[in-house]
Amino acid sequence: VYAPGRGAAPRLAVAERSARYAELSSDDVAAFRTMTSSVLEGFEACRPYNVDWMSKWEGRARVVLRPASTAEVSAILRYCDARRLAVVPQGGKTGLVGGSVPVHDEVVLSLARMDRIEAFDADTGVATLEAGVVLGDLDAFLRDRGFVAPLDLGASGTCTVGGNLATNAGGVRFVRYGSLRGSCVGVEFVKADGTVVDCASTPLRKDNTGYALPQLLIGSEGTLGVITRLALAAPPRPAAVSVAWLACSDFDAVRGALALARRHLAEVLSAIEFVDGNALRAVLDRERDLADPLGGGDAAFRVLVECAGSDGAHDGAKLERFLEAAFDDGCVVDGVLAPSASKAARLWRLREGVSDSMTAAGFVYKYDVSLPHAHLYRLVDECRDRLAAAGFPDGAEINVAGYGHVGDANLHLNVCDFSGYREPLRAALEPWVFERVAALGGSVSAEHGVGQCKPDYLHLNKPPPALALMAELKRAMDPNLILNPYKVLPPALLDEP
Ligand code: FAD
Ligand code: 2HG
Ligand code: ZN
Repeated sequence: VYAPGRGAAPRLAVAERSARYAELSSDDVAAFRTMTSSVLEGFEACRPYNVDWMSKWEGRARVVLRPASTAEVSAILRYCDARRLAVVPQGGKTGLVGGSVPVHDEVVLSLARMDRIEAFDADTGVATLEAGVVLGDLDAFLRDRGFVAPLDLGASGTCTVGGNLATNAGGVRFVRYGSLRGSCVGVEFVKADGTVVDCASTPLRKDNTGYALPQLLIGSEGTLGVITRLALAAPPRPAAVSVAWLACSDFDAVRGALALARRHLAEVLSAIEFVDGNALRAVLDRERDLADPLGGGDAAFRVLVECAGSDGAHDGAKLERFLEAAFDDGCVVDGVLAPSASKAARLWRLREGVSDSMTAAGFVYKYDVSLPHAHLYRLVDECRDRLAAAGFPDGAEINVAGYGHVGDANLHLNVCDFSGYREPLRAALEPWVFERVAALGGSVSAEHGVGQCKPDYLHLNKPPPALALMAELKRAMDPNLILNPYKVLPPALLDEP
Protein backbone atom coordinates (compact mmCIF):
# COMPACT_ATOMS: atom_id res chain seq x y z
CA VAL A 1 0.00 0.00 0.00
CA TYR A 2 1.06 3.59 -0.48
CA ALA A 3 0.86 5.11 2.99
CA PRO A 4 2.30 8.53 2.41
CA GLY A 5 3.82 10.15 5.46
CA ARG A 6 2.94 13.62 4.19
CA GLY A 7 -0.57 14.86 3.59
CA ALA A 8 -3.81 12.97 3.90
CA ALA A 9 -3.34 10.54 1.08
CA PRO A 10 -5.49 7.48 0.60
CA ARG A 11 -4.04 4.03 1.21
CA LEU A 12 -4.13 2.28 -2.12
CA ALA A 13 -4.34 -1.45 -1.64
CA VAL A 14 -2.08 -3.16 -4.15
CA ALA A 15 -2.77 -6.70 -2.99
CA GLU A 16 -5.46 -8.22 -0.81
CA ARG A 17 -4.27 -10.18 2.20
CA SER A 18 -4.01 -13.78 1.02
CA ALA A 19 -6.10 -16.32 2.90
CA ARG A 20 -3.25 -18.83 2.59
CA TYR A 21 -1.49 -17.20 5.57
CA ALA A 22 -2.34 -17.89 9.20
CA GLU A 23 -3.13 -15.14 11.70
CA LEU A 24 -0.55 -14.61 14.42
CA SER A 25 -1.63 -16.01 17.79
CA SER A 26 -0.34 -15.54 21.33
CA ASP A 27 0.94 -19.14 21.18
CA ASP A 28 3.07 -18.15 18.20
CA VAL A 29 4.59 -15.27 20.12
CA ALA A 30 5.28 -17.57 23.07
CA ALA A 31 6.96 -20.03 20.69
CA PHE A 32 9.09 -17.25 19.18
CA ARG A 33 10.28 -16.31 22.66
CA THR A 34 11.84 -19.77 22.98
CA MET A 35 13.73 -19.25 19.69
CA THR A 36 15.28 -15.81 20.14
CA SER A 37 15.76 -13.35 22.97
CA SER A 38 14.62 -10.33 20.96
CA VAL A 39 10.88 -10.35 20.28
CA LEU A 40 9.05 -7.02 19.90
CA GLU A 41 5.30 -6.92 20.24
CA GLY A 42 2.61 -4.27 20.05
CA PHE A 43 1.91 -1.26 17.84
CA GLU A 44 4.48 1.16 19.31
CA ALA A 45 7.36 -1.33 19.44
CA CYS A 46 6.66 -2.64 15.91
CA ARG A 47 5.90 0.70 14.22
CA PRO A 48 9.48 1.61 13.27
CA TYR A 49 9.74 -1.75 11.51
CA ASN A 50 6.41 -1.28 9.71
CA VAL A 51 7.20 2.07 8.05
CA ASP A 52 9.74 2.40 5.27
CA TRP A 53 12.55 4.98 4.90
CA MET A 54 10.35 7.41 2.97
CA SER A 55 7.25 6.92 5.15
CA LYS A 56 5.55 5.87 1.95
CA TRP A 57 4.42 2.38 2.89
CA GLU A 58 3.18 1.12 6.21
CA GLY A 59 2.54 -2.48 7.18
CA ARG A 60 0.72 -3.88 10.20
CA ALA A 61 3.13 -6.44 11.63
CA ARG A 62 2.26 -7.30 15.20
CA VAL A 63 5.55 -8.99 15.96
CA VAL A 64 9.18 -8.26 15.09
CA LEU A 65 11.85 -10.92 15.58
CA ARG A 66 15.52 -9.97 15.84
CA PRO A 67 17.54 -13.21 15.76
CA ALA A 68 21.20 -13.19 16.78
CA SER A 69 22.41 -16.21 14.79
CA THR A 70 21.79 -18.35 11.74
CA ALA A 71 20.48 -21.11 14.02
CA GLU A 72 17.85 -18.72 15.38
CA VAL A 73 16.82 -17.66 11.85
CA SER A 74 16.52 -21.33 10.93
CA ALA A 75 14.31 -22.18 13.92
CA ILE A 76 12.05 -19.19 13.24
CA LEU A 77 11.60 -19.99 9.55
CA ARG A 78 10.95 -23.68 10.20
CA TYR A 79 8.20 -22.69 12.62
CA CYS A 80 6.69 -20.01 10.35
CA ASP A 81 6.68 -22.37 7.38
CA ALA A 82 4.87 -25.08 9.34
CA ARG A 83 2.37 -22.53 10.68
CA ARG A 84 2.02 -20.73 7.31
CA LEU A 85 3.00 -17.40 8.82
CA ALA A 86 4.29 -14.95 6.21
CA VAL A 87 7.69 -13.34 6.88
CA VAL A 88 9.44 -10.16 5.69
CA PRO A 89 13.25 -10.22 5.92
CA GLN A 90 14.46 -6.75 6.88
CA GLY A 91 17.87 -5.05 6.90
CA GLY A 92 18.37 -1.29 7.25
CA LYS A 93 14.95 -0.54 5.70
CA THR A 94 16.44 1.93 3.21
CA GLY A 95 15.06 0.12 0.16
CA LEU A 96 13.08 2.42 -2.13
CA VAL A 97 10.48 0.02 -3.57
CA GLY A 98 8.56 -0.98 -0.45
CA GLY A 99 10.21 -4.41 -0.23
CA SER A 100 11.43 -4.27 3.36
CA VAL A 101 8.17 -3.58 5.20
CA PRO A 102 5.09 -5.79 5.50
CA VAL A 103 2.16 -5.22 3.16
CA HIS A 104 -0.28 -6.62 5.72
CA ASP A 105 0.52 -8.43 8.98
CA GLU A 106 3.61 -10.42 7.96
CA VAL A 107 6.12 -11.22 10.71
CA VAL A 108 9.18 -8.93 10.46
CA LEU A 109 12.51 -10.77 10.63
CA SER A 110 15.14 -8.13 11.25
CA LEU A 111 18.80 -9.05 10.67
CA ALA A 112 20.00 -5.97 12.58
CA ARG A 113 21.51 -7.93 15.47
CA MET A 114 23.60 -10.14 13.16
CA ASP A 115 26.30 -7.54 12.70
CA ARG A 116 29.63 -9.33 13.20
CA ILE A 117 32.51 -9.15 10.75
CA GLU A 118 33.84 -12.64 11.23
CA ALA A 119 37.02 -12.86 9.19
CA PHE A 120 39.21 -10.96 6.79
CA ASP A 121 41.83 -12.43 4.48
CA ALA A 122 44.45 -9.81 3.62
CA ASP A 123 45.82 -11.97 0.76
CA THR A 124 42.56 -12.00 -1.15
CA GLY A 125 40.73 -9.02 0.38
CA VAL A 126 37.79 -11.29 1.17
CA ALA A 127 35.71 -10.34 4.22
CA THR A 128 33.25 -12.85 5.69
CA LEU A 129 30.49 -11.21 7.66
CA GLU A 130 26.94 -11.45 8.94
CA ALA A 131 24.13 -9.98 6.87
CA GLY A 132 23.22 -7.24 9.36
CA VAL A 133 26.56 -5.43 9.16
CA VAL A 134 25.99 -1.81 8.13
CA LEU A 135 27.75 -1.04 4.83
CA GLY A 136 29.53 2.04 6.24
CA ASP A 137 30.88 -0.05 9.15
CA LEU A 138 32.27 -2.59 6.70
CA ASP A 139 33.94 0.20 4.73
CA ALA A 140 35.51 1.63 7.91
CA PHE A 141 36.76 -1.84 8.89
CA LEU A 142 38.27 -2.31 5.43
CA ARG A 143 39.79 1.20 5.41
CA ASP A 144 41.84 0.32 8.51
CA ARG A 145 43.26 -2.64 6.59
CA GLY A 146 44.02 -0.82 3.32
CA PHE A 147 40.95 -2.04 1.45
CA VAL A 148 37.66 -0.52 0.29
CA ALA A 149 34.10 -1.84 0.05
CA PRO A 150 33.31 -2.53 -3.60
CA LEU A 151 30.08 -0.55 -3.33
CA ASP A 152 29.05 2.77 -1.85
CA LEU A 153 25.73 4.58 -1.80
CA GLY A 154 23.99 7.46 -0.11
CA ALA A 155 22.39 5.21 2.52
CA SER A 156 25.69 3.56 3.53
CA GLY A 157 25.33 4.68 7.15
CA THR A 158 22.10 2.69 7.54
CA CYS A 159 21.77 -0.02 4.89
CA THR A 160 23.05 -3.52 5.60
CA VAL A 161 25.21 -5.75 3.44
CA GLY A 162 22.43 -8.36 3.47
CA GLY A 163 20.01 -5.77 2.11
CA ASN A 164 22.57 -4.67 -0.46
CA LEU A 165 22.91 -8.23 -1.67
CA ALA A 166 19.19 -8.94 -1.56
CA THR A 167 18.56 -5.90 -3.80
CA ASN A 168 21.78 -6.29 -5.82
CA ALA A 169 22.44 -2.63 -5.03
CA GLY A 170 24.48 -0.66 -7.56
CA GLY A 171 25.63 2.72 -6.25
CA VAL A 172 28.40 5.12 -7.14
CA ARG A 173 31.34 2.69 -7.37
CA PHE A 174 29.59 0.39 -9.84
CA VAL A 175 31.31 2.05 -12.79
CA ARG A 176 34.67 1.02 -11.29
CA TYR A 177 34.11 -2.25 -9.42
CA GLY A 178 31.07 -3.62 -11.24
CA SER A 179 28.08 -5.47 -9.83
CA LEU A 180 27.87 -7.22 -6.46
CA ARG A 181 27.35 -10.31 -8.57
CA GLY A 182 31.08 -10.16 -9.26
CA SER A 183 32.30 -9.05 -5.81
CA CYS A 184 30.23 -11.47 -3.77
CA VAL A 185 32.11 -14.76 -3.44
CA GLY A 186 29.84 -16.54 -0.99
CA VAL A 187 26.38 -16.45 0.56
CA GLU A 188 24.89 -18.42 3.43
CA PHE A 189 21.13 -18.41 3.42
CA VAL A 190 18.22 -20.07 5.14
CA LYS A 191 15.45 -21.54 3.03
CA ALA A 192 11.81 -20.99 3.90
CA ASP A 193 11.65 -24.45 5.56
CA GLY A 194 14.60 -23.59 7.84
CA THR A 195 17.31 -25.46 5.92
CA VAL A 196 20.66 -23.68 6.17
CA VAL A 197 22.57 -23.56 2.87
CA ASP A 198 26.14 -22.53 3.64
CA CYS A 199 27.91 -21.36 0.49
CA ALA A 200 29.95 -18.74 2.39
CA SER A 201 32.38 -20.63 4.58
CA THR A 202 34.89 -21.46 1.84
CA PRO A 203 34.90 -18.21 -0.15
CA LEU A 204 36.82 -18.65 -3.38
CA ARG A 205 37.27 -16.22 -6.27
CA LYS A 206 36.95 -19.12 -8.68
CA ASP A 207 34.53 -21.97 -8.09
CA ASN A 208 32.74 -23.60 -11.00
CA THR A 209 31.23 -26.53 -9.13
CA GLY A 210 27.80 -26.50 -10.68
CA TYR A 211 25.01 -23.96 -10.27
CA ALA A 212 26.02 -20.63 -8.70
CA LEU A 213 23.53 -20.68 -5.81
CA PRO A 214 24.67 -17.38 -4.25
CA GLN A 215 23.73 -15.66 -7.51
CA LEU A 216 20.14 -16.82 -7.06
CA LEU A 217 19.92 -14.99 -3.76
CA ILE A 218 21.52 -11.79 -5.10
CA GLY A 219 18.69 -9.53 -6.19
CA SER A 220 15.97 -11.89 -4.91
CA GLU A 221 14.66 -9.24 -2.46
CA GLY A 222 13.89 -11.63 0.34
CA THR A 223 11.62 -13.87 -1.73
CA LEU A 224 13.84 -16.96 -2.06
CA GLY A 225 15.66 -17.18 1.27
CA VAL A 226 17.05 -15.17 4.16
CA ILE A 227 20.68 -14.19 3.68
CA THR A 228 22.49 -14.73 6.99
CA ARG A 229 26.21 -14.51 6.09
CA LEU A 230 28.21 -13.52 3.06
CA ALA A 231 31.73 -13.20 1.70
CA LEU A 232 32.70 -10.08 -0.24
CA ALA A 233 35.93 -9.53 -2.15
CA ALA A 234 37.25 -6.03 -1.41
CA PRO A 235 39.70 -4.25 -3.72
CA PRO A 236 42.77 -2.44 -2.32
CA ARG A 237 41.90 1.09 -1.21
CA PRO A 238 43.16 3.67 -3.76
CA ALA A 239 45.92 5.84 -2.28
CA ALA A 240 44.91 9.00 -4.13
CA VAL A 241 41.42 10.32 -4.83
CA SER A 242 40.53 13.51 -6.79
CA VAL A 243 37.10 14.94 -7.45
CA ALA A 244 36.06 17.39 -10.19
CA TRP A 245 32.71 19.20 -10.42
CA LEU A 246 31.81 20.23 -13.94
CA ALA A 247 29.10 22.22 -15.70
CA CYS A 248 27.54 21.00 -18.96
CA SER A 249 24.99 22.98 -20.96
CA ASP A 250 22.80 20.13 -22.13
CA PHE A 251 22.56 16.36 -21.85
CA ASP A 252 24.47 15.74 -25.08
CA ALA A 253 27.33 17.61 -23.45
CA VAL A 254 27.05 15.31 -20.40
CA ARG A 255 27.38 12.35 -22.75
CA GLY A 256 30.37 14.01 -24.40
CA ALA A 257 32.04 14.47 -21.01
CA LEU A 258 31.39 10.81 -20.20
CA ALA A 259 32.99 9.65 -23.45
CA LEU A 260 36.07 11.81 -22.86
CA ALA A 261 36.32 10.70 -19.22
CA ARG A 262 36.28 7.06 -20.27
CA ARG A 263 38.95 7.67 -22.90
CA HIS A 264 41.32 9.89 -20.90
CA LEU A 265 40.84 8.62 -17.36
CA ALA A 266 40.37 4.96 -18.26
CA GLU A 267 41.43 2.76 -15.30
CA VAL A 268 41.52 5.60 -12.74
CA LEU A 269 37.92 6.68 -13.33
CA SER A 270 36.14 5.66 -10.10
CA ALA A 271 32.79 7.47 -10.37
CA ILE A 272 30.90 9.64 -12.83
CA GLU A 273 27.53 11.01 -11.75
CA PHE A 274 25.18 13.72 -12.97
CA VAL A 275 22.48 15.98 -11.57
CA ASP A 276 20.17 18.35 -13.39
CA GLY A 277 19.31 21.85 -12.17
CA ASN A 278 16.13 20.74 -10.35
CA ALA A 279 17.93 17.95 -8.52
CA LEU A 280 20.69 20.31 -7.43
CA ARG A 281 18.20 22.94 -6.26
CA ALA A 282 16.45 20.34 -4.11
CA VAL A 283 19.70 19.70 -2.24
CA LEU A 284 20.61 23.37 -1.92
CA ASP A 285 17.12 24.21 -0.63
CA ARG A 286 17.42 21.60 2.11
CA GLU A 287 21.10 21.60 3.03
CA ARG A 288 21.73 25.25 3.74
CA ASP A 289 25.42 24.77 4.59
CA LEU A 290 26.15 23.62 1.03
CA ALA A 291 26.77 25.78 -2.02
CA ASP A 292 27.37 25.04 -5.68
CA PRO A 293 30.95 26.16 -6.41
CA LEU A 294 29.83 26.82 -10.01
CA GLY A 295 26.80 28.74 -8.78
CA GLY A 296 27.29 31.68 -11.12
CA GLY A 297 26.86 29.72 -14.32
CA ASP A 298 23.54 28.86 -15.93
CA ALA A 299 24.54 25.51 -17.43
CA ALA A 300 21.75 23.02 -16.92
CA PHE A 301 23.73 20.03 -15.63
CA ARG A 302 26.51 19.24 -13.18
CA VAL A 303 28.77 16.22 -13.53
CA LEU A 304 30.87 14.82 -10.69
CA VAL A 305 33.97 12.97 -11.83
CA GLU A 306 36.09 11.03 -9.34
CA CYS A 307 39.50 9.51 -10.06
CA ALA A 308 41.12 7.02 -7.72
CA GLY A 309 44.44 5.29 -8.18
CA SER A 310 47.74 4.36 -6.61
CA ASP A 311 49.73 7.42 -7.75
CA GLY A 312 48.33 10.92 -7.23
CA ALA A 313 50.71 12.61 -9.69
CA HIS A 314 49.88 10.14 -12.44
CA ASP A 315 46.14 10.43 -11.82
CA GLY A 316 46.35 14.24 -11.60
CA ALA A 317 48.08 14.41 -14.99
CA LYS A 318 45.34 12.25 -16.48
CA LEU A 319 42.64 14.42 -14.93
CA GLU A 320 44.28 17.54 -16.37
CA ARG A 321 44.41 16.02 -19.87
CA PHE A 322 40.75 15.05 -19.55
CA LEU A 323 39.73 18.56 -18.49
CA GLU A 324 41.73 20.14 -21.32
CA ALA A 325 40.07 17.86 -23.83
CA ALA A 326 36.61 18.53 -22.35
CA PHE A 327 37.03 22.32 -22.44
CA ASP A 328 38.46 22.17 -25.98
CA ASP A 329 35.53 20.03 -27.06
CA GLY A 330 33.10 22.46 -25.45
CA CYS A 331 31.11 19.77 -23.64
CA VAL A 332 32.31 21.18 -20.31
CA VAL A 333 31.84 24.93 -19.89
CA ASP A 334 33.06 25.37 -16.32
CA GLY A 335 34.60 23.25 -13.59
CA VAL A 336 36.45 23.06 -10.29
CA LEU A 337 38.76 20.52 -8.69
CA ALA A 338 38.22 19.84 -4.99
CA PRO A 339 41.38 21.12 -3.23
CA SER A 340 40.95 18.84 -0.19
CA ALA A 341 39.21 15.69 0.94
CA SER A 342 36.68 17.71 2.94
CA LYS A 343 35.81 19.86 -0.10
CA ALA A 344 35.48 16.66 -2.17
CA ALA A 345 33.09 15.28 0.45
CA ARG A 346 30.97 18.44 0.13
CA LEU A 347 30.78 17.96 -3.66
CA TRP A 348 29.67 14.38 -3.07
CA ARG A 349 26.89 15.66 -0.79
CA LEU A 350 25.58 17.78 -3.68
CA ARG A 351 25.06 14.54 -5.57
CA GLU A 352 24.23 12.00 -2.86
CA GLY A 353 21.92 14.41 -1.04
CA VAL A 354 19.42 14.52 -3.90
CA SER A 355 17.45 11.38 -2.98
CA ASP A 356 16.69 12.38 0.61
CA SER A 357 16.18 16.05 -0.32
CA MET A 358 13.51 15.08 -2.83
CA THR A 359 11.90 12.76 -0.28
CA ALA A 360 11.87 15.45 2.41
CA ALA A 361 10.21 18.03 0.16
CA GLY A 362 6.91 16.22 -0.43
CA PHE A 363 5.44 13.00 -1.78
CA VAL A 364 7.95 11.66 -4.27
CA TYR A 365 7.48 9.22 -7.13
CA LYS A 366 10.82 7.55 -7.72
CA TYR A 367 11.72 5.80 -10.95
CA ASP A 368 15.04 4.01 -11.25
CA VAL A 369 15.63 3.00 -14.83
CA SER A 370 18.30 1.88 -17.27
CA LEU A 371 18.10 3.39 -20.74
CA PRO A 372 20.32 3.52 -23.80
CA HIS A 373 22.53 6.58 -23.30
CA ALA A 374 20.99 8.39 -26.25
CA HIS A 375 17.57 8.32 -24.48
CA LEU A 376 18.68 8.70 -20.87
CA TYR A 377 17.49 12.25 -20.29
CA ARG A 378 14.78 12.18 -22.94
CA LEU A 379 12.54 10.43 -20.43
CA VAL A 380 12.79 13.41 -18.05
CA ASP A 381 11.98 15.92 -20.79
CA GLU A 382 9.05 13.83 -22.00
CA CYS A 383 7.82 13.43 -18.43
CA ARG A 384 7.81 17.21 -17.90
CA ASP A 385 5.85 17.68 -21.14
CA ARG A 386 3.38 14.99 -20.24
CA LEU A 387 2.76 16.32 -16.74
CA ALA A 388 2.36 19.88 -18.01
CA ALA A 389 -0.25 18.67 -20.50
CA ALA A 390 -2.06 16.90 -17.64
CA GLY A 391 -2.17 20.13 -15.62
CA PHE A 392 0.93 19.59 -13.49
CA PRO A 393 3.61 21.96 -14.82
CA ASP A 394 7.10 21.57 -13.37
CA GLY A 395 7.64 24.49 -11.00
CA ALA A 396 5.76 25.82 -8.02
CA GLU A 397 3.75 22.68 -7.19
CA ILE A 398 5.91 19.84 -8.39
CA ASN A 399 9.60 19.27 -9.00
CA VAL A 400 10.64 16.93 -11.82
CA ALA A 401 14.31 16.02 -11.43
CA GLY A 402 16.72 13.74 -13.27
CA TYR A 403 20.05 12.54 -11.87
CA GLY A 404 22.04 9.39 -11.42
CA HIS A 405 24.81 7.10 -12.44
CA VAL A 406 25.48 8.34 -15.96
CA GLY A 407 28.47 6.00 -16.36
CA ASP A 408 26.08 3.05 -15.99
CA ALA A 409 23.27 4.59 -18.08
CA ASN A 410 21.14 4.57 -14.90
CA LEU A 411 18.69 7.45 -14.54
CA HIS A 412 16.81 8.39 -11.39
CA LEU A 413 13.66 10.26 -12.35
CA ASN A 414 12.08 11.77 -9.24
CA VAL A 415 8.79 13.65 -9.30
CA CYS A 416 8.10 15.44 -6.04
CA ASP A 417 4.62 16.75 -5.29
CA PHE A 418 5.04 19.42 -2.60
CA SER A 419 1.38 19.17 -1.62
CA GLY A 420 1.44 15.43 -0.90
CA TYR A 421 -0.06 12.48 -2.71
CA ARG A 422 -2.50 13.22 -5.56
CA GLU A 423 -4.04 10.35 -7.47
CA PRO A 424 -4.35 12.24 -10.81
CA LEU A 425 -0.61 12.91 -10.74
CA ARG A 426 0.16 9.26 -10.09
CA ALA A 427 -2.22 8.29 -12.89
CA ALA A 428 -0.41 10.65 -15.27
CA LEU A 429 2.90 8.98 -14.38
CA GLU A 430 2.01 5.31 -14.17
CA PRO A 431 2.01 3.10 -16.16
CA TRP A 432 3.29 5.62 -18.72
CA VAL A 433 6.83 5.84 -17.27
CA PHE A 434 7.29 2.06 -17.24
CA GLU A 435 5.85 1.57 -20.72
CA ARG A 436 7.89 4.43 -22.13
CA VAL A 437 11.09 3.01 -20.60
CA ALA A 438 10.41 -0.36 -22.19
CA ALA A 439 9.62 1.26 -25.55
CA LEU A 440 12.94 3.13 -25.39
CA GLY A 441 14.78 -0.15 -24.80
CA GLY A 442 15.39 0.18 -21.07
CA SER A 443 14.80 -1.63 -17.79
CA VAL A 444 12.08 -0.60 -15.33
CA SER A 445 14.48 -1.33 -12.46
CA ALA A 446 18.16 -0.57 -12.85
CA GLU A 447 19.28 -1.01 -9.25
CA HIS A 448 16.54 -0.59 -6.62
CA GLY A 449 14.60 -3.76 -7.40
CA VAL A 450 10.91 -4.54 -7.78
CA GLY A 451 9.50 -4.77 -4.26
CA GLN A 452 5.79 -3.95 -4.10
CA CYS A 453 6.12 -1.17 -6.72
CA LYS A 454 6.78 -3.02 -9.91
CA PRO A 455 5.56 -6.65 -10.00
CA ASP A 456 2.94 -5.59 -12.56
CA TYR A 457 5.59 -4.26 -14.92
CA LEU A 458 8.05 -7.17 -14.93
CA HIS A 459 6.54 -8.43 -18.18
CA LEU A 460 7.92 -5.33 -19.88
CA ASN A 461 11.44 -6.68 -19.34
CA LYS A 462 11.01 -10.44 -19.12
CA PRO A 463 9.35 -12.75 -21.68
CA PRO A 464 6.66 -15.19 -20.43
CA PRO A 465 8.99 -18.23 -20.22
CA ALA A 466 11.41 -16.22 -18.05
CA LEU A 467 8.58 -15.15 -15.73
CA ALA A 468 7.29 -18.73 -15.57
CA LEU A 469 10.76 -19.95 -14.59
CA MET A 470 10.94 -17.30 -11.87
CA ALA A 471 7.68 -18.66 -10.46
CA GLU A 472 9.00 -22.24 -10.64
CA LEU A 473 12.13 -21.24 -8.73
CA LYS A 474 10.02 -19.46 -6.13
CA ARG A 475 7.87 -22.54 -5.61
CA ALA A 476 10.91 -24.83 -5.47
CA MET A 477 12.57 -22.79 -2.75
CA ASP A 478 9.52 -21.57 -0.86
CA PRO A 479 6.60 -23.96 -1.62
CA ASN A 480 4.28 -22.31 0.92
CA LEU A 481 5.14 -18.84 -0.35
CA ILE A 482 5.86 -17.48 3.13
CA LEU A 483 8.84 -15.29 2.17
CA ASN A 484 8.10 -11.65 1.39
CA PRO A 485 4.67 -12.16 -0.18
CA TYR A 486 3.05 -9.61 -2.53
CA LYS A 487 6.53 -8.54 -3.68
CA VAL A 488 8.55 -9.01 -6.89
CA LEU A 489 6.40 -11.71 -8.56
CA PRO A 490 3.01 -10.77 -10.02
CA PRO A 491 0.41 -12.71 -7.93
CA ALA A 492 -1.17 -14.24 -11.04
CA LEU A 493 2.11 -16.03 -11.77
CA LEU A 494 1.76 -17.88 -8.49
CA ASP A 495 -1.91 -18.62 -9.16
CA GLU A 496 -2.91 -16.32 -6.35
CA PRO A 497 -6.38 -14.82 -6.80
P1 FAD B 1 16.10 -3.21 3.29
O1 FAD B 1 15.55 -1.94 2.81
O2 FAD B 1 15.86 -3.55 4.70
O3 FAD B 1 15.56 -4.40 2.38
C1 FAD B 1 15.58 -4.31 0.99
C2 FAD B 1 15.06 -5.63 0.40
O4 FAD B 1 15.97 -6.69 0.70
C3 FAD B 1 13.73 -6.08 0.97
O5 FAD B 1 13.01 -6.75 -0.04
C4 FAD B 1 14.10 -7.05 2.07
O6 FAD B 1 13.09 -8.02 2.30
C5 FAD B 1 15.35 -7.68 1.51
N1 FAD B 1 16.33 -8.07 2.53
C6 FAD B 1 16.99 -7.26 3.39
N2 FAD B 1 17.86 -7.97 4.12
C7 FAD B 1 17.75 -9.25 3.70
C8 FAD B 1 18.39 -10.47 4.07
N3 FAD B 1 19.33 -10.51 5.00
N4 FAD B 1 18.02 -11.60 3.44
C9 FAD B 1 17.08 -11.59 2.47
N5 FAD B 1 16.44 -10.47 2.08
C10 FAD B 1 16.78 -9.33 2.70
N6 FAD B 1 20.33 1.53 -4.10
C11 FAD B 1 21.22 1.36 -5.10
O7 FAD B 1 21.23 0.31 -5.72
N7 FAD B 1 22.11 2.35 -5.43
C12 FAD B 1 22.16 3.53 -4.79
O8 FAD B 1 22.95 4.40 -5.13
C13 FAD B 1 21.25 3.73 -3.72
N8 FAD B 1 21.26 4.88 -3.02
C14 FAD B 1 20.37 5.06 -2.02
C15 FAD B 1 20.40 6.28 -1.35
C16 FAD B 1 19.49 6.53 -0.34
C17 FAD B 1 19.54 7.84 0.40
C18 FAD B 1 18.53 5.53 0.01
C19 FAD B 1 17.54 5.78 1.10
C20 FAD B 1 18.50 4.32 -0.66
C21 FAD B 1 19.41 4.07 -1.68
N9 FAD B 1 19.40 2.87 -2.40
C22 FAD B 1 20.32 2.69 -3.41
C23 FAD B 1 18.38 1.81 -2.18
C24 FAD B 1 19.03 0.51 -1.75
O9 FAD B 1 18.32 -0.65 -2.18
C25 FAD B 1 19.30 0.37 -0.31
O10 FAD B 1 19.86 1.49 0.26
C26 FAD B 1 20.05 -0.88 0.17
O11 FAD B 1 20.63 -1.74 -0.76
C27 FAD B 1 19.05 -1.67 0.97
O12 FAD B 1 19.65 -2.21 2.10
P2 FAD B 1 18.83 -2.34 3.45
O13 FAD B 1 19.69 -3.09 4.41
O14 FAD B 1 18.33 -1.05 3.89
O15 FAD B 1 17.65 -3.30 2.97
C1 2HG C 1 20.87 7.46 -5.76
O1 2HG C 1 21.62 7.12 -6.68
C2 2HG C 1 19.94 6.44 -5.20
O2 2HG C 1 20.94 8.58 -5.22
C3 2HG C 1 18.54 6.94 -4.86
O3 2HG C 1 19.88 5.29 -5.98
C4 2HG C 1 17.77 7.42 -6.05
O4 2HG C 1 16.05 8.23 -4.62
C5 2HG C 1 16.34 7.89 -5.75
O5 2HG C 1 15.53 7.90 -6.67
ZN1 ZN D 1 21.26 5.26 -7.59
